[in-house]
Amino acid sequence: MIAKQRPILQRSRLLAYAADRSSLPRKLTAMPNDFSENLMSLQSHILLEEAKHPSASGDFTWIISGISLAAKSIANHVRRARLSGAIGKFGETNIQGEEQQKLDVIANNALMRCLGTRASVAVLASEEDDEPTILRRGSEGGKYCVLFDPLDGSSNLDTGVGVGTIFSILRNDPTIPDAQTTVCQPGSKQVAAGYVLYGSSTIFVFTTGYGVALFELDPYIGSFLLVKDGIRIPDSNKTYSVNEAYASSFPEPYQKYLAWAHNNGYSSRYVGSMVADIHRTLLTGGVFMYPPTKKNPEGKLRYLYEASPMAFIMEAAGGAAYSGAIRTLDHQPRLVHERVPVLLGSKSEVERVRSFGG
Ligand code: AHM
Ligand code: MG
Repeated sequence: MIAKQRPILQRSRLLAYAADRSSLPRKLTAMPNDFSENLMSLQSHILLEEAKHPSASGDFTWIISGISLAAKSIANHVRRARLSGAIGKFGETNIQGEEQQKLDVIANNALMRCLGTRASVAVLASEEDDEPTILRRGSEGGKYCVLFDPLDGSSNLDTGVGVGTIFSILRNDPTIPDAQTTVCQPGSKQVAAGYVLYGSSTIFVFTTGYGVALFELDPYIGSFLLVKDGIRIPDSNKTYSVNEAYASSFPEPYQKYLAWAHNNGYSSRYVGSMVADIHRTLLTGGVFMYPPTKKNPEGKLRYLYEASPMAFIMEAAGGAAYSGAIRTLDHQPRLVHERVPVLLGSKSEVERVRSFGG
């Protein structure tokens, strides 16, 4: 017996659905994830942004698509890490004396392979490589430098904790001959920055300095879909995120802030994976800190591919970011793998920490 078919919707009715959500059947309007708002891919979002700048050439879109392709590949490796035997140490240390995990190397290769072929990339600099790699000179079309930490927090992988990729995009100055000087730019000169969180879902957060957008990977269609644009960090929240075990070696102002917070009803949240800690701080407010310690007198986090892009995102979301006495984005780095102290998050909470002299 042939089942009775539903009538095909008329085009005019479909258009009405798109224009006016109130005309959607009740069942659909009740859906928590309204598809009429969500179906914007990362690619379309960047193309739309680019269309606002008539002189844009499309080069930038190609770079973001390279990063998003690498992120999908890394997400897949992270998800299957135990099954494919990718958990554990690679057996070598990087330039910073840190033991590389197998997945650090896999993630680094994914980004190198996805970005290396993009015609406008001049220089790639990675936490895992000693020196930045010059791919093509300015005269060969190299317009941008891409800096990244391929898999931040990778020492947490064995325990299934969220890890992430952090990236920063700078303009290439063709008059500077060496790659190190080219990438050593203050964070305020970033063209774009973002991170990917490989957690309970894969999240892509991105800004060009004007508004922060959040995408989530739909693994069934293989696309990052826009979940929220114009993210603003809450102006305050009684939560701090810091490795408090090192508190006795923090500079005094941080110790005073923590003592004050203990007496004022604060909560502590610390994963020990920067992308996860900062993502939570961005969405719920509060402050994230990695101050100087006895072991790391300059702080632990690297300026160019950790502190600087995260500060760019925080400021674009209405937050604040400091490295010592100065705004993180005003710091002038001298070395590719330079470390700085990090204090960032909700504006009023960052100011509170600073009011103790930090
Ligand atoms: P990594 O780039 O080698 O993974 O190190 C950076 C990580 C950050 O994700 C995190 O904020 C920090 O190190 C945690 O350090 P600690 O264990 O000292 O608290
Ligand atoms: Mg890192």
